[in-house]
Amino acid sequence: MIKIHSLILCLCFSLSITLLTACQDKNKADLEAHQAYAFATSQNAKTGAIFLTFKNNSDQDQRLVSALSDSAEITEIHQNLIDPDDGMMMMRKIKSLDLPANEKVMLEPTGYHIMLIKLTEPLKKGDKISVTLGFENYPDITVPVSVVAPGKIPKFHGDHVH
Ligand SMILES: [Cu+2]
Repeated sequence: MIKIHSLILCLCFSLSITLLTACQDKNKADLEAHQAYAFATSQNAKTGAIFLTFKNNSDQDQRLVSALSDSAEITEIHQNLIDPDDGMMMMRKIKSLDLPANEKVMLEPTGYHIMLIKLTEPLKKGDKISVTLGFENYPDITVPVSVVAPGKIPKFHGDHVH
């Protein structure tokens, strides 16, 4: 009885692994950008920031070199860092962001972000905006961006915010 049971369990397990692998391979682009979000802004805010996750599934390094969004006049790649002089958090514009082969790179509030400057209108919770990302050696990727409550890093299920 135990033997049969473990055999079935084993079969189920192998089957699900096979399905999972097949599914992943079919949908896997060399470079993926997803789970993008931005924090809602105040009524008169002129800037906002987009965070997202890159997955480089290939053996080739990639590089993010530009970003464009209808939601802002200017879109830049930024890095947050601590000012060595006063210990304050500051940010600076960077020319590009390396996306090493077979690695995941997360843009998050403590690190990199896509900066939206001169917002065309304030970002409201529940809004969907979008950003088009440009790379050195890869076609552009346009990603939907969920606007979420300020300061709260959202939980994603696939590309949907929970
Ligand atoms: Cu910034």
